[in-house]
Amino acid sequence: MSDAFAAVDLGASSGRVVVGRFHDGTLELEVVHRFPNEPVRVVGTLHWDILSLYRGVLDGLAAAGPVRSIGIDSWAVDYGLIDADGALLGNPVHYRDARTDGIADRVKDLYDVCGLQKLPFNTVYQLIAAEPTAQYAAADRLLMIPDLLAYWLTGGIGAEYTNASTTGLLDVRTREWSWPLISELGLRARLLPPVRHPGDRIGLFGGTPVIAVGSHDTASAVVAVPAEGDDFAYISCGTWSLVGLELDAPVLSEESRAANFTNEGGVDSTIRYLRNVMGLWPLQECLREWGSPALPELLAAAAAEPGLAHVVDLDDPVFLPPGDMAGRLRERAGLPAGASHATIVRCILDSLALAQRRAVRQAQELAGRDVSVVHLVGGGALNELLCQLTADACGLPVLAGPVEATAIGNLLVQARAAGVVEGGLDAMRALVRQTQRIVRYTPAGSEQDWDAAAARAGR
Ligand code: LFR
Repeated sequence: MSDAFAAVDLGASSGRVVVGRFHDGTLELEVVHRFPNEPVRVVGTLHWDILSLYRGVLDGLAAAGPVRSIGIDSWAVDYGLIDADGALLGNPVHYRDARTDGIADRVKDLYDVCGLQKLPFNTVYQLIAAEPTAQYAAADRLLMIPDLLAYWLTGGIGAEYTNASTTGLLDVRTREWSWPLISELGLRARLLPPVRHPGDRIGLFGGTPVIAVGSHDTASAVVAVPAEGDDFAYISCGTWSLVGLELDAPVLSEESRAANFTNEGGVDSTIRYLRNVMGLWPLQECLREWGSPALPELLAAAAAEPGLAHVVDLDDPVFLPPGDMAGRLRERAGLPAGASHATIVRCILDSLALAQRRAVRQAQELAGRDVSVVHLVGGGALNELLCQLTADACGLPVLAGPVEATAIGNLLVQARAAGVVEGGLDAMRALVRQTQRIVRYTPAGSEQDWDAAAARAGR
């Protein structure tokens, strides 16, 4: 058990518990439990099945055996409300639910306070949608998903900073809740628990410390980007592609607001300056609709299709909700009803590479920093066609991996809190470089072809 830690990492379609063992400069990972995350629609509203996720966490921690500590991360923005007895008031609502439709346009622009990109599902808009409900009236505290699970494990209450930074209610300059904004929006201050930081101890689960990590999965993933120096862009590529730079201070210019770039809080007081790109979600939805065909064959067929023949603007919010994804793609790309799966997959991956290119370029312009490499981490690093297309589109080398960046970032922050790993982000990244598989993709093809495709996608 000596230097073993358990990372709980919840993604949009599955959760996993990963044990990381640190020994003499090595890091060995073992996924000890995987469980599905299947949202449930109840009387029209899309919910997370939070008790089933908690069951998965408990089973995973049992399978992990003795560890020095536990850390939890998940997707951002979603929360549960608890009453004054600590009981959960209803199942957390999924950020892809339609309850926030139109709300962001009715609320004043918050960029100057929170520095966040305007996404329809930011916590602040979800809360405004929930405000008229009896459930909201009965609520005592709001707990973000990892904070809720940590509360169930330990009884400790708090709001981990990196995830709190995605709510829209945190002041990007002070890194504390913005009480003036919260009161101006008519929200109750009491709902928001004290902010805690990665490395803080939350409490004990059966004698094992639960440690706050970068509980926003993207914050943990960025910790494990195996970069040297600071002239790199990253793409944390899974259900979403989070594309941007790591900065010391937020960029709050009018150009940045107009480009919808976000300044999310990172581990060690960094700023994750990035934009959400639609990521692998359209592909995942198509695969679901098509009855989960074998992906390697489909990707090989997509690779053989002509490149950039059909592109869409994947950042269009029309692609956000679940359901009939292939139909929406065909309509936007002008493809016939009979278009093959391979054609649709190629359209998705070309369009994703194009959207990633746009975000990499804009981030550099808006932040005034040039990059020489793009690090692509997360599940998308397994998709060779996507990695090559991204290198081609950006005109930059892509270093792909690690695939399990989020779990690794979670483990590194715990190991540092325990004194097993020393130093800052540079030292943690050096350990990732030394221990994880990273594949290099060299850019090929013509920049003009990508420029022309960008124009056709309407961006
Ligand atoms: C990625 C992610 C993104 C966030 C989205 C919704 O898993 O956390 O960073 O914008 O999910 O929470």
